[in-house]
Amino acid sequence: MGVKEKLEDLLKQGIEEINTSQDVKAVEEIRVKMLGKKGPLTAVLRGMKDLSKEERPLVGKFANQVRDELTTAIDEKRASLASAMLNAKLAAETVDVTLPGRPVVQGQPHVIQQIIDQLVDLFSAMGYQVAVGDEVEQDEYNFERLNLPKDHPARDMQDTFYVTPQVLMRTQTSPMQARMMETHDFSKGPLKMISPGKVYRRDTDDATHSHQFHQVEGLVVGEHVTMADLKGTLEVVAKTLFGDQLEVRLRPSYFPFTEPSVEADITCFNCLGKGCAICKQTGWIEVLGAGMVHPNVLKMSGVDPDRYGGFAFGLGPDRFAMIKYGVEDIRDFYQNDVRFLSQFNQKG
Ligand code: FA5
Repeated sequence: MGVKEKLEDLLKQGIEEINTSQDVKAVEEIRVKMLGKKGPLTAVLRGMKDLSKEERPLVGKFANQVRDELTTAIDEKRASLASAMLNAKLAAETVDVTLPGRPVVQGQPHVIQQIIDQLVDLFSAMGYQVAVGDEVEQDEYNFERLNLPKDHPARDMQDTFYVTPQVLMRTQTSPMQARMMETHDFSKGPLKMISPGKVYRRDTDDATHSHQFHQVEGLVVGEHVTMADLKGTLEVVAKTLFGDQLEVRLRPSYFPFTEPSVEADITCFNCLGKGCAICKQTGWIEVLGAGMVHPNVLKMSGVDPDRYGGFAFGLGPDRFAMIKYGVEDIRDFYQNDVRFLSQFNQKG
């Protein structure tokens, strides 16, 4: 058989195989078989060196024509198979729009987050900025810049989880005081900020203590800021969250970074002040620490204590949530029981 006849056969056989193939994979196999390096067309082309000078261009031209025709047939078949497949798939997947919809179960923020959101709304409305810090903090900001040098005995009260000797899980949101003061431009006005977030301590878990809990730090530093401003602000917070019926009391306290320092308590939700196991018979539940920013803390953040002063507080939204909703055990907030958590629907 001459070369030309061989090529004609090849074309005929190829087209027949292509036309009868059932899927894209089979078409691809034909392409490799017919047009690949080890295929018959390549063999013919290789044999061309044995042809006469006159025959060579004619056979070459015809071989190219055969290759082009096979390629076109393969491409067309592949496209038609692919679109047939798509059509079959679309037909199989028709959506019955008349079926009833499935209700979407709507979630809600965690109850502690709801308290934080309320506080953020309240303080934003009073012109405070909201600054969120890192839970992993440097010892320098968590303690030293807050007037707690190494070996200060008050560090023991907040013993915590260290990542390295200089880096720890923050024990309070107070490091944000130093971080915000050192970048604030006081010539443009006072600094008013709150900073919500998680904190960590090696506290033994009980009904009112958790080793991981939340705080919302507050700080106002400017000219002529007084303790009366602090008291007024705390009363607004208490009234907004709990209504007028619960009372707030301030007790003298000690924090190395405030002077004077106070602790604020709110009437126990359970006994309404009579004394019970939850409030350890005192009638009160401690919800925050506060005070006037210590001059050393101002100085360490580059703020002139003779010109500027301010107040700071650190409140516990977990305890706020307990009081607001009468939850007797703080650990309930952290057990992720949907039956418990879904009771606190902020819309309800
Ligand atoms: C502080 O952490 C101070 N940084 C607060 C502060 C800020 C004082 C600014 C002065 C100026 P204290 O350790 O008391 O203070 O914690 C503050 C609040 O966090 C407490 O009133 C309480 O509401 C909450 N809290 C403390 N320990 C726990 C705990 N283990 N579990 C749950 N809440 C806690």
